[in-house]
Amino acid sequence: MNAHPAATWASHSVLLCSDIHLSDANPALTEAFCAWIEQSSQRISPESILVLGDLFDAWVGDDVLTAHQSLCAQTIANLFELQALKGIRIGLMHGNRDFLIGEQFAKQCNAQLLADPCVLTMSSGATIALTHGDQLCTQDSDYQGFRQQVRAPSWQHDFLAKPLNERLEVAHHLRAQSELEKKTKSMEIMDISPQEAETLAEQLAVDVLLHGHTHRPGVSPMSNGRKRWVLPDWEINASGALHRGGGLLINQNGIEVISAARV
Ligand code: LP5
Ligand code: MN
Repeated sequence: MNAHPAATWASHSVLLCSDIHLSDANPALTEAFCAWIEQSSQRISPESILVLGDLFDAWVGDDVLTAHQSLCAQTIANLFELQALKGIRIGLMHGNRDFLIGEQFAKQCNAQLLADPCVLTMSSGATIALTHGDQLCTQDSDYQGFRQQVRAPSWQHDFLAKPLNERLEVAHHLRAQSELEKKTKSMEIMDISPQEAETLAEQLAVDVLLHGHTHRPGVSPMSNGRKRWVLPDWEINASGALHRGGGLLINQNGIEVISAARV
């Protein structure tokens, strides 16, 4: 297992998803996600499955699996390990909720961590920049300040040294604070900066930029014939049925929406 996050990925068929926001508080969502991965991987047989961040609602350290006995984290580790045993390559990118996922959890999933951004090269020659997307929300200066602080290795080292209960409490507090602050921010501020997206696609010389985070799925044109694809988030409704979810398949035929309701 390579200990460095992969900055490039080559494949001929990739199933992508992000922003599932799994937690022990929402077992129906874990069940729906597992069903989607199992059924679509059986139907499509992708060579790779890539999760572009926010697989979990909040991740406070890889020891949740042992010390906290998180059924959700264990179920997901088993799910990916099983897919990997079938020969599917699994890649996990950090999101703004689960940037503390480490090598230990990746190993338990039989997955490789992905750098953000990561350039996906298809057998057809098509190139796709993959990113969670939060880095491109440059108008959200409060968030970017917060991000800079919590992504610093020394800050993470100190945070991970705290007792697990304390870390869970901080995460809980931060989630509440974030929800409060989001009410005061405009949709435009919380979206990707089109200029940043253009610059990244240009720098990486890709045909497509693909991200999650904004929960605004779809495809839109960029300059020079490039396209920007956005992954959907996942949500369970009050009766426990899947309300939103799914992902994208990229293969020799291009990019296709794989809805979670269809499988
Ligand atoms: O994810 P989403 O869409 O709800 O909101 C994001 C931004 N919010 C966040 C915060 C996360 O939700 C918090 C959960 C983190 C779990 C990990 C826990 C482990 C690490 C603990 C770190 C201390 O990412 C939101 C954006 C929005 O996307 C759209 O892009 O706007 O940004 C915010 O709301 C952040 C605020 O603007 C700034 C928060 C300042 C908090 C300062 C307290 C710092 C104290 C440090 C504690 C030790
Ligand atoms: Mn996010």
